[in-house]
Amino acid sequence: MLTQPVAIRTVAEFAKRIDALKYFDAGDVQANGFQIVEDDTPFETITESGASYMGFAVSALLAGAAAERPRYAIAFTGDGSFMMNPQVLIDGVAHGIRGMIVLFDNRRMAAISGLQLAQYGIDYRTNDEVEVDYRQLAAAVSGVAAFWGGTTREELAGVLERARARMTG
Ligand SMILES: Cc1ncc(C[n+]2csc(CCOP(=O)(O)OP(=O)(O)O)c2C)c(N)n1
Ligand SMILES: [Mg+2]
Repeated sequence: MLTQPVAIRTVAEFAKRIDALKYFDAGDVQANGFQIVEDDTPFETITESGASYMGFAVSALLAGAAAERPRYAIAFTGDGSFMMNPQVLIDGVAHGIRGMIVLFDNRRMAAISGLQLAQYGIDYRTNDEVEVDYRQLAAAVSGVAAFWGGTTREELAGVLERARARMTG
């Protein structure tokens, strides 16, 4: 199993290598991202600056439709945040967006689990046991290529390459 920080690190390294813009969604995904990402220049990573707008990252991909010179972008999102704006899969295809959504599925809203554990010593209803196949969900939208990220750093890195190649090939 991959921990979220390791998975985020792997994707951030990939983004740097292919010179992709990074969008971060709310939650632990962003909190971890703040500590992991090492950019060399400004404006390589965009967040909703603490507004906690779940679904921001995937929605932000649509900015590529309005940009004069769109840049390949990767949206880092959690399972909770993604489900706030899954319609972006349809809008993204409709607007011809070229980019990537990486969904970090921990079957919980971990940011809230963390707050509850810190304040009350116990987490309450921030997770569930309902399995969701997000790959299959995304694959249901024609024009979206969907991949399972795997369980190791190496596997994830390989999948990212394949996903990117699908876009440029
Ligand atoms: C509309 C709305 N409801 C609740 C919150 C509080 N909130 C902030 S992050 C978060 C959970 C994010 O879950 P997920 O995207 O799965 O990321 P994780 O923390 O698990 O990495 C919640 C519920 C919010 N920001 N906005
Ligand atoms: Mg989550």
